[in-house]
Amino acid sequence: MENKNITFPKGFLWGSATSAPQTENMGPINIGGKSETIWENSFKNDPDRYFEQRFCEGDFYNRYKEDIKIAADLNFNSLRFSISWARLVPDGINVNLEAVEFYKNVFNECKKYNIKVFVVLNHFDHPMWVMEQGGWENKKTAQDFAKYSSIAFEKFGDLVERWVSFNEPVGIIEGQYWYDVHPPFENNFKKGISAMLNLNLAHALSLQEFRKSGLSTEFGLILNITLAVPRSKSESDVKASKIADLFQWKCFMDTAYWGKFPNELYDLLVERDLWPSSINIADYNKEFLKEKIDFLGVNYYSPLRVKSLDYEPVFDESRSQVTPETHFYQKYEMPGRRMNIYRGWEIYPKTIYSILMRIKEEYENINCFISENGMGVQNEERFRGENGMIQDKYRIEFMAEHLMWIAQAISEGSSCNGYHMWTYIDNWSWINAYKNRYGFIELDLTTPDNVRREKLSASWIRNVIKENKI
Ligand code: BGP
Repeated sequence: MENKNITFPKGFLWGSATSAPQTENMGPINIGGKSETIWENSFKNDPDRYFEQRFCEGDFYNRYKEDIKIAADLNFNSLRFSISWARLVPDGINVNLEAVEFYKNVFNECKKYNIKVFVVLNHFDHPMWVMEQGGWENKKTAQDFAKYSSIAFEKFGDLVERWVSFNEPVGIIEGQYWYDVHPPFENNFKKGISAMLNLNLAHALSLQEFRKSGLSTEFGLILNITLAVPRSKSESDVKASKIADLFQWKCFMDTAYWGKFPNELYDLLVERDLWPSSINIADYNKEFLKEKIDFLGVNYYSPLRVKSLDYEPVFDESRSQVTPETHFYQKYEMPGRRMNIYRGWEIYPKTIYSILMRIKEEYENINCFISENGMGVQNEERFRGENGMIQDKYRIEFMAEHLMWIAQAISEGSSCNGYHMWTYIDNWSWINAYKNRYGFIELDLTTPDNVRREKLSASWIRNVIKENKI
């Protein structure tokens, strides 16, 4: 691609994504009337799962003013938060007034700086009482989620520009049921499929509540669209990539966008005896909405390269040990690929362009934005310069390359209207805890008051946003 100055459209949304469980002080002591979440419960029972046995040490709950000022200083015009369900409705019935006050304060603080507020209702966490009733495997959880959504719309509707039901619902299924990385750390394929249907339903019911609320703002969904790239053009590799797309993207995108669970995925699962007997697809399809989301958020870090299986998969009697990556396709390591070795993710910026073009071609160019993109690096202190600042040139390069491809897609008609980085201040990363750091701002956990310090990338992004160009 040609290397030149590129200007972004007027009103382009610049900012960052954050989430409640990764930044608020969720700690062992539940401040502000919050009830226990699946993460706190899991850490309490099994701290060894977590890198260096560390839980979230974020202090956003008390220092939101300072952190929002940092966002404003970076010239952000938008910022994404998630609401903690366990904080807003701790027991599923009563609204926690302290939580209402806290989130109102946070959103009003953003208004002071003309920062648009985007809110996700669920970012990988839910209260323990939800887990105790079967989590996303239980259809009732979808109804409870709709109730919680309507409370959020009523309390914060006038302060939020964009609402999102879920961040990466596929991540919930993979993490909780297939690949053993989120509590309850299960390996049970069919449970994951039940959860997939109930998450889709929860999204639809939440959207219905949103429309009922009469709010004139927008409602969308955030998906991690890795885009399955086949190793070769061979029929078997291309077929494997189509199946990977069904599991990774279309199971939520098509259901939310076209109002129907994809037939190809249903047929594939029934054929292999992998469909949960309690789920009647016709009943669910009736409940999905024909009404489309207003926008799509695209989280992109790395492409999903796949090849067909080079062995015959064995399906155990109960079908519990099945996963997409062992029974339907295999990951493919492209020779010479560029890697983020700390996270184990390939770096391939052009895929962000391909994703945006596919959204344009296959989903009527729905209004979309890049809702996460970023680079987590371990031991960043070794890049500290003489002035004490971490010289994260790799992060600047990473962003610049992705932004160039986004600009290319926009020049070819993509509706992409924003770019949010994951994330602006270093934060806690689930079972990886504080291993990899993503921020423009260093969070120094070795200091008693968690000092925030700018990295080199902070001045870079500040300038890019100011000029609206790279
Ligand atoms: C996304 C999540 C974020 C964030 C990010 C980076 O999938 O939405 O919450 O964590 O990935 O990944 P990680 O923190 O696992 O390194």
